[in-house]
Amino acid sequence: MNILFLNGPNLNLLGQREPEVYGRTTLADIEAKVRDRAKKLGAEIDFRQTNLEGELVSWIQEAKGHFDVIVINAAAYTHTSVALRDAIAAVGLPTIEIHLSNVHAREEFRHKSLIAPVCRGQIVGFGVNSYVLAVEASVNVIEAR
Ligand code: CA2
Repeated sequence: MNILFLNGPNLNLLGQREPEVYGRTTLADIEAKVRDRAKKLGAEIDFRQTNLEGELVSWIQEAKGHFDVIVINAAAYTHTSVALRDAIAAVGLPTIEIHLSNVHAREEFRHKSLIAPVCRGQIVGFGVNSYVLAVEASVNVIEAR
């Protein structure tokens, strides 16, 4: 079981800026929690972050044949990127959309996800645990194939 975790713009700042909004946990801390859960469930993890939309698109395209599931926190690109949506649809790998915050309880522009219609499901609003739950959901998706 190979799971690709993708993180979009500004998530590299987690734990370093705006702790009142996004908490004090860093992306490295999150990766450690994800790896811990994945190890217990017998899954391999690749965990990446980029601020570049095109890099996310390339990583999604290249995932075919190497990964069973993609988990993506596309951050702000969630709400803007037709390119990401097209890449997810084109590749056809089961993709799980995740967010730390409950985007539906925030500004209206965060209520719309352009990638949601081409994803298997969403996990939002559980903070760091959204990532850990995504490991569980991924294993579930793989085992149900
Ligand atoms: O809740 C989430 O996981 C989001 O994907 C986070 C994005 C936001 O644009 C989405 O609407 C919801 C923002 C990530 C930016 O992270 C920062 C971390 C520290 C300081 C500033 C930004």
